Amino acid sequence: MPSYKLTYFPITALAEPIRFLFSYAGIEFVDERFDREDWPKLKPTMPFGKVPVIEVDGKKIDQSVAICRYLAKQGGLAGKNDWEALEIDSTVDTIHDLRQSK
Ligand SMILES: N[C@@H](CCC(=O)N[C@@H](CS)C(=O)NCC(=O)O)C(=O)O
Repeated sequence: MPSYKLTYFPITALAEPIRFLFSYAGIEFVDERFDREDWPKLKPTMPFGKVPVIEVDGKKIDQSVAICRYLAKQGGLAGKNDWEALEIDSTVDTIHDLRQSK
């Protein structure tokens, strides 16, 4: 099993679905919630200067939805076929539309 670390601000927001998926899939991970005053120092160490970022065996990757999709696959939640995967992706995009429209 690879080692996993999640780095984010000490809030729920974009990291919480990632935390839920780690827990659902039974994957142990380091839940690094850095202090806000440390962000200017950390930002240049992130792939595109944003978080959440996960590290898988030390390899860093960002983008919360892509990370969720990756973990959903590990936990058997990404659909049993292409149609189900499309329904799931469509629902995710609709949730993002709703978030942006408020
Ligand atoms: N599309 C990215 C958005 C990432 C993003 O905007 N992260 C914000 C926090 S929610 C951030 O890193 N803000 C600090 C900054 O831009 O300096 C994702 O879903 O992961």
